[in-house]
Amino acid sequence: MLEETAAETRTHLGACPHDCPDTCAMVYTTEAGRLVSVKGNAEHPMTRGSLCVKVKDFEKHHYNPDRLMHPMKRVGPKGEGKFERISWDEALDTIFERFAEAARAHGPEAILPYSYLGNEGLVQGLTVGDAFFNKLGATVAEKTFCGSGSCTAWLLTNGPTNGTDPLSFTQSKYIVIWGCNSVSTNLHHWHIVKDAQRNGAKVVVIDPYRSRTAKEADWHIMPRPGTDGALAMAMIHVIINGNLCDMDYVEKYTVGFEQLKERAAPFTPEYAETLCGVKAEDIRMLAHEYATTRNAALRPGIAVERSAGGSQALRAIFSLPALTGSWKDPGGGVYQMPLWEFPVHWDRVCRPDLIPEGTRTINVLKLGEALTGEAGLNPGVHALMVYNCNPVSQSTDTDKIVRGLEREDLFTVVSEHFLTDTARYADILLPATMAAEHDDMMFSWGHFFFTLNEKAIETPGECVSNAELFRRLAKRFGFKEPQFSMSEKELMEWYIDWSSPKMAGCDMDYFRQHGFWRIAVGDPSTRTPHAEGGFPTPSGKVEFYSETAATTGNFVAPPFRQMYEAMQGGEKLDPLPGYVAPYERPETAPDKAQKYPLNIVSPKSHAFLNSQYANEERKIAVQGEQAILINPADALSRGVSEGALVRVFNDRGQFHGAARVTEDVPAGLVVASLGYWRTLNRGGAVNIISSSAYGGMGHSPTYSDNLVEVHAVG
Ligand SMILES: Nc1nc2c(c(=O)[nH]1)N[C@H]1C(S)=C(S)[C@@H](COP(=O)(O)OP(=O)(O)OC[C@H]3O[C@@H](n4cnc5c(=O)[nH]c(N)nc54)[C@H](O)[C@@H]3O)O[C@H]1N2
Ligand SMILES: Nc1nc2c(c(=O)[nH]1)N[C@H]1C(S)=C(S)[C@@H](COP(=O)(O)OP(=O)(O)OC[C@H]3O[C@@H](n4cnc5c(=O)[nH]c(N)nc54)[C@H](O)[C@@H]3O)O[C@H]1N2
Ligand code: SF4
Ligand SMILES: [Mo]
Repeated sequence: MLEETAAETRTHLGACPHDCPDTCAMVYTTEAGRLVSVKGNAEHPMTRGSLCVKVKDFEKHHYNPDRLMHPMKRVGPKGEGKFERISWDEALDTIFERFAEAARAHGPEAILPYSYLGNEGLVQGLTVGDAFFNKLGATVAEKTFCGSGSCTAWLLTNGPTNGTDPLSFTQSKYIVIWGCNSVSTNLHHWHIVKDAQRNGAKVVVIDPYRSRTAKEADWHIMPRPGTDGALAMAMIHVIINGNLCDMDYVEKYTVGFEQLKERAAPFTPEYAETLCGVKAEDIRMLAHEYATTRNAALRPGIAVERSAGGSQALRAIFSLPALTGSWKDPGGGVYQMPLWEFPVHWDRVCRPDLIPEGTRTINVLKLGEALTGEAGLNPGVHALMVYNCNPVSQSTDTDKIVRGLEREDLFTVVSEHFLTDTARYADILLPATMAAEHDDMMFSWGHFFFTLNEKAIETPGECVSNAELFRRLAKRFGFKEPQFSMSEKELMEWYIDWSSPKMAGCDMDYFRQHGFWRIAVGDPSTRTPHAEGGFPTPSGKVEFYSETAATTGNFVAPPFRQMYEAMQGGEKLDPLPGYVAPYERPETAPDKAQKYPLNIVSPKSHAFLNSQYANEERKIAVQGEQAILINPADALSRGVSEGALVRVFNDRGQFHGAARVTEDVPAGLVVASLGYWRTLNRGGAVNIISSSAYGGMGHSPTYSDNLVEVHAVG
């Protein structure tokens, strides 16, 4: 029990659990054991006391009456959503028996764990079930929904370094936000960008449509989706041919300049314009301004990777600051995903040593193929456990996933907060805690702070944290490894590498007092991690030309893949950055475009966090119903009027939304934001039309590389 007397007001230090680069530090206030408010921690340099629209009334989320409170078993047909309460013992016994049955009949690889970042914590997050499922000998899930393509591109170019501190953007004078909708997805960095803008920085946003962030930029550049490679290669062309390189930096700290120059030679701005649709004169101006303004910073978002050529584009983008020497400037360089800097014992968290040799992997983007038998797997998947994830909403080709989940012979366990689109297909449904109900420690992929999350209120009903779920499962399965009986507090202490100089001066007491710790990576106002090279690549330099790409080939970086040794030896990659055409564009797939002439992008919704909150009235009121943004010319030629219900479709399926006719999108593109639940929407949800094809590297998704057609309904 928490020490608490009736009517007492108390505060606890919290951390936002969401898959969001901001990882806000929070303060929970409780009264008589009830969570009454959740505020941003004013002491935290990124959070600065404010939370986003999604989380600012987080306590209401905890008390949503629709929450799952008890274990349940399915009593109606799969998908209907009829369940009956059972005890935890019955739930655990059923899981044990059905997993054992699948393993006996087909081998343990017939069991597939399926999880992502519904919770991002070090203890409760991405890797929470890995040790258990590795011990079980289950198939290993390769979890590459997000960031894996950019991570592979980053590692090939710069190695496992963090790049620029988001707080250093106060120093920036030229900021290029590339495929990132910071106002919605990285709000606490956007505040810093705005400060810099007020201090004279020019803010450029590169996005195929006028996003909220593009609307606030000084300059919005609109490439066609998936064609960033052409734009970036043309910038390289202009910088090299215009003698705008910092040749001292290039000579000392890079490899492959001559090859890059040759690769960029054909990418004149005029040629790039034909590929990406950005005017040649704009490309020239962008390259010129970027190269000649000191303290020029790049902020590529996750969205850039979501096409056939996205990762190659990112390698070109990541090459830019080494050409211009902007790594020498505080507030220069690239703000990427600082997760590499966190001193975490990932081997303890994931336990790759427990994976039986030769165990296969299945990628989370290929769930439909895996479940329907289309992938021709042997053994097939006979038992599935979904936690921290909502694939029917978030994965690809999702009608196929539904067909797979409807299989009578498939045993499905789902651990959830709500009866999501995926949870409806569970045979056994387990109730999970929310952030104020468990302990956790957050690392971040958007800044350099570890943040403690303290349990503030008792768990409601029979909810359990993810860590407790796997403790119970491990006990039922008779697993004896000590970590299966460690508490959350013990686990977080064991996972952090306290011997790292980045933790010097910090201990758990410090966390309990302050709530967060900035790992020692230097002062953000002066920090220039690569002013003098020091890139952790094989050559120690920025690798425009990557021998690793040419010889080792494609790989998926940890922790998206836990089998470190299996990172080696994918298909060979181009040693240089370049332009790779999208799979689905009218120019590259003319036959398909005859039937489906429009590209679609499906960015994050402002008021939802992936599919979370899309079942809550307060957030739907902010976000509005599913809208399909369409250019007036495309609307006119289809007889679609403002507000009309439209059907968006391709060979994979269809979903519905209300047409919003707007110049914010160019002709040939439609935009449908992500997260709506198919069961709550007027028909389907956007990922029904999404291809499961991998992008160019790191098995990234291709959510921005799909063709569709739009028709008015009725
Ligand atoms: N409000 C909110 N915030 C979130 C999330 C959320 O669901 N809601 N999700 C979190 C997660 S998991 C992630 S990964 C991050 C993602 O953060 P972002 O990377 O910002 O994600 P998106 O909103 O998907 O895409 C950003 C912008 O990229 C554009 N875009 C799409 N395709 C391309 C392309 O090919 N090239 C270029 N240049 N631009 C393109 C889109 O139009 C969009 O405006 O956000 C996190 N924060
Ligand atoms: N079309 C399109 N699709 C996309 C993207 C896109 O931009 N466009 N973005 C992709 C990206 S970047 C990402 S990261 C993925 C995200 O995909 P998911 O990680 O599947 O996203 P969420 O919708 O947040 O689903 C997480 C689920 O976990 C549950 N959950 C939260 N906390 C806990 C917990 O502590 N325990 C348990 N058991 N459950 C919990 C939530 O209720 C929620 O239903 O989506 C990808 N899908
Ligand atoms: S979702 Fe992101 S911005 Fe919102 S409170 Fe959480 S970490 Fe902060
Ligand atoms: Mo993501």
